This record gives sequence, structure tokens and C-alpha cells, in this order.
Amino acid sequence: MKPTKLITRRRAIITGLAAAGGLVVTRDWKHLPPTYGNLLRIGDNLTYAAIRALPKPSLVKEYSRADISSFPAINTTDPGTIAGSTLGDAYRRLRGGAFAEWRLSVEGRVATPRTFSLDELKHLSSRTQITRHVCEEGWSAIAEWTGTPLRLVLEGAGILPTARFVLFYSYDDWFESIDMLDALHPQTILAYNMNGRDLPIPHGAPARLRVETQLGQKSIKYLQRIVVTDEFYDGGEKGSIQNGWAWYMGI
Ligand SMILES: Nc1nc2c(c(=O)[nH]1)N[C@H]1C(S)=C(S)[C@@H](COP(=O)(O)O)O[C@H]1N2
Ligand SMILES: [Mo]
Repeated sequence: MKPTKLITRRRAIITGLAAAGGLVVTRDWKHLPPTYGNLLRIGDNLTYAAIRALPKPSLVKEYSRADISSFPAINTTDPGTIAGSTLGDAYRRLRGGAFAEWRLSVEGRVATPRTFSLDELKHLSSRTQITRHVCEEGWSAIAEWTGTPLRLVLEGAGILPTARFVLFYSYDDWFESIDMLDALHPQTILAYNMNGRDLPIPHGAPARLRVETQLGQKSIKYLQRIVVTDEFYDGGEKGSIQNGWAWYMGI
């Protein structure tokens, strides 16, 4: 994604309409994500407690090993090379120690904020899936991913019943957020393995998110911190909306 700092007039109007639509649907306009009042996305407004009671969501298509394709690494390929960045410096040190010191922080609206080392993630049950990554810039590629279901990590910290969103921060200073519906989806994983090997640095080592229900941009690499929230937040200047993209990128 090529960030531009422009918020278009059209987007401002749409966002306004979404807020008005949300008012009718939920009377909770302040806390509605901008999915434009789409009734199909009413799940955006459901809390962890509500989503836990729903039937299992359907899975996106999974492929076979024969379908695995070449997979370009895009944008920043090594946060450790970003000059003058505290996060970049931290990443370079972690990378130097083969990520043994890497700790993924899980905080916010959880009963027990905590961190997970790579080993701790690997000791939780894992899921392996061969899926198609679809980039918003118009390419797609198929790879096999192994990782810990995000649900296990969040529940490991004790998601509070009112929680509705999960925010992700990365070592290259990216930001993404998803709703609890996608966070608890069985194919939403923290992948530490790609095509049977440790996740390579260009693809987000030591762990990246895979959100198979949305466009590739949401699958944030170089994970650093996860924050569970009750309220919608798109990350301000770092978020997709202020950079001219949609927040919800369902496929
Ligand atoms: N931290 C971080 N995550 C990111 C990006 C990025 O630049 N930084 N790019 C996103 C986009 S737009 C895409 S298409 C995929 C690309 O993943 P890949 O580099 O493994 O192909 O990562 C997503 N996650
Ligand atoms: Mo992308």
C-alpha cells in the first residue's frame, strides 16, 4: 500500500453516512467502525461475549501443496534497516538473537495482560492452512502458513466480555485493527512458519498475522504488540482510513 495522507471528500461523505446509518441500526454511532452501515457487517458491533455464542463461521477456501506459488515480499522487508527508529533498533537486536528475546505483548481489555515468547506461541496448538493472499494492489499468491490461532492467544490473556476489537502494532511501525468476529475466526492465526520453514524476515519474522477473511494488507507482519479494546480505533495517521483505504477489507 502506498500511503497518501489525503482524506478524500468522497470518503468524508461516506463516513458521515455510515455514522448516520449506524445511529439507526445500533444507536451507538460513536463506537461504530466505518463499514458504511452494511447490515452484513453488523458483527462489527458484537462483543466477545456475543460472538462466543454464535455458531462457527464458515472457512475460506484452502488449497493443496501443489497450488503453492511464488510470493513476493512487499514494502518494508526488514524493519531492522529503518534508520533512526527505536522500533527498528529493537528489531535489529531481536533479529541478531534469532528472536529468542522476542516477546509479543497482549494488553488492553484482557483479564491478564501478558507476553508470549516464540516458544510459548509454538507450544499452543497450531493450525496449518494453505490459503490465497490477495493484495489490494492487484496480485495474489498462495502459501502454506502454520501458526497459533489468535483466539488461543487472546483467550490465554482472558478477553473481557465487552471487548470488540483487536489492534496490532508492528516493528516497522504499521498498524492494523480487526473486529472480534475476525479475531476469533478459526483461520485467523499468528503465523511463525511459511511453506514449512521459519517465517522469513521479508515476510514478517518472527510472527505475522494471517486474516484470511480480508485483503492481504490486514495480515500485518513483524508483530510487536496486540491491544484488545472495547471501542473502534483505526490507528489515526498510521491507520488505513487516513491513508485513503477502507477499514474493512473483506473478501
Ligand atoms: N508490518 C507490515 N505488515 C504488512 C505490510 C507492511 O508493509 N508492513 N504490508 C501489507 C500488505 S499491503 C501486504 S500485500 C502483505 C504482503 O505480505 P508479504 O510481504 O509477505 O508478501 O503484508 C501486509 N502486512
Ligand atoms: Mo497489499
